[in-house]
Amino acid sequence: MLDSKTLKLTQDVRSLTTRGLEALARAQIDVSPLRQALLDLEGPFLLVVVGEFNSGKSSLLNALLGADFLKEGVTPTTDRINLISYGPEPRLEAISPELAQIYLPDPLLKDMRLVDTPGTNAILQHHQTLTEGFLPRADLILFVSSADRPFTQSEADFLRLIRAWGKKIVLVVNKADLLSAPEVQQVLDFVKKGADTTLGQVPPTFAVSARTSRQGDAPGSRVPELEAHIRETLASEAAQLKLGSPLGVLTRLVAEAKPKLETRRKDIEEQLTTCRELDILAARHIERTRADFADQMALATGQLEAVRARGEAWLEENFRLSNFFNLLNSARLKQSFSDNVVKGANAEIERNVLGAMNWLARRDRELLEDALHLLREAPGIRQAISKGEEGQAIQGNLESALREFNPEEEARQLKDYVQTALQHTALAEVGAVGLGTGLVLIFNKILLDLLGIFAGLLVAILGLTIMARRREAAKTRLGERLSELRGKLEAALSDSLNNELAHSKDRFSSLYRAPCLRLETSLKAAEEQLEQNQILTNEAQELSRKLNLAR
Ligand SMILES: Nc1nc2c(ncn2[C@@H]2O[C@H](COP(=O)(O)OP(=O)(O)O)[C@@H](O)[C@H]2O)c(=O)[nH]1
Ligand SMILES: [Mg+2]
Repeated sequence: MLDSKTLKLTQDVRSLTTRGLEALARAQIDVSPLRQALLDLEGPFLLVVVGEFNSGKSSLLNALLGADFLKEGVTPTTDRINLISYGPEPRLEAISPELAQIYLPDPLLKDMRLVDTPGTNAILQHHQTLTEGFLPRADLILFVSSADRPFTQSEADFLRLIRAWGKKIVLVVNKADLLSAPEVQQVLDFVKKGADTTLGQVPPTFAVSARTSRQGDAPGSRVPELEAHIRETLASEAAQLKLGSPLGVLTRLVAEAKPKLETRRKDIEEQLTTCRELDILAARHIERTRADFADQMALATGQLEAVRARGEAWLEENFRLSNFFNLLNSARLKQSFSDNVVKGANAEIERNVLGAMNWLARRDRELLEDALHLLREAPGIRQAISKGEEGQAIQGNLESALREFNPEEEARQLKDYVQTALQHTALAEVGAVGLGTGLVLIFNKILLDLLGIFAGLLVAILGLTIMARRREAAKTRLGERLSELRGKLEAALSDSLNNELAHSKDRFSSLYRAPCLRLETSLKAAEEQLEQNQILTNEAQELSRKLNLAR
């Protein structure tokens, strides 16, 4: 029977099933039915008898076997799965409370194993569970309904479940002896119609009487017709059905995995939205901080503007001929410049710069607060965060960063940035002694520079116009020096700002980079699994088609 085509198909089924096992295990699906199906591929054909309790499953098996091997009764009598195989002597072997092996010397059993199940729709839920659990192993299902209550809703539900595993079904209406012939026909029509509605097709259907058969009237029981059908099916389709079994199980498990994987992908995508939102938040923070920093800078450099205005007035007032002899006292001049022009601008600037750094530090803290607010309050994000450990890791990181945030340490670090930046922008004296003191040195240098303009006058012929011209020159020089200073100060401050923003961005993104990378990886994995799932489904369908199994 195993021709080369069947052999090739067997190999294909086995390798597809093996791949399915791996893929489904990765998707965290319970693969035990598929593993069992792979094992059963080696074993004999399994004809599984199912149906509601009391429909006469055990009786029908007894009829088929021509002896009363199985317990029958009006209450649920079969309380475990009975696997009936060929053996020279009748023998019962209890494997577990749920499974028994029965060996019988019936030739029918040389070609297949019969399985009696406890039945469905009994009060005993574990009977239903046992039966449902065994379904995936079946190569062919004998679905037994009773003529006195044909095709109930629960039977329809159970048929649908069998179908979901991709099993081939033979429908049996038992207890035909309870009805007249026309009634039997009516019931058969009713059952076929029900099956058609439920399954979209009508399986081979038989009306029999197990009781009549056991009473010795085989032809009247119509059990032999059923048996003949089973034998024919076995003779013509055993290999296809056997190979179809793992394919059906695979298809069903893959279908089960799909929504799970889709939900997982959606969860990951939602969590990744959080990552993108945090990126956007950080970018916006940088943009706003940069814009608002201009105000901080203007506060500091505005002081220099005031110095210039005071300096011009001071030059105007002091550098006149009437005041010439006073000008000779450079100590007094220096004091006057410091009192009237500098007028504490150095300290003010230092304060402004420190203020700007504190402001920056506060902004850093606000970024953390805004991020946490986003995670806790934004509707979509709050749910996403609660869905996975990565989202929670992000929230945890942000929380501890906020807890550990030390504004003094932050501002101190920022001051260091300014210090270094000032050195780099050629305000070397400031770099060495600190901003306030450094500025005093710079202002003094500017004064010396201005005084140089008037230096020649002491020995020259004094003239009104000369004095006035030099005064204007001194004002211009003052303006130049101060705007030079302003440029350097601005450069140093914006250097510090850039440094800080880069540092802050780095530090902020480090709080979520790793979990977000893990999310990206999981997303890719989930997408690959979904793709793999689709491939498995397609290949299973293709193989079923080759096996001539409609699925
Ligand atoms: N009238 C009639 N009763 C039957 C027939 N087959 C089984 N029964 C009875 O239905 C009851 C349940 O039978 P059983 O085989 O234990 O059903 P199971 O629970 O499906 O295994 C028992 O009392 C049987 O005697 C039949 O063909 N005709
Ligand atoms: Mg039974």
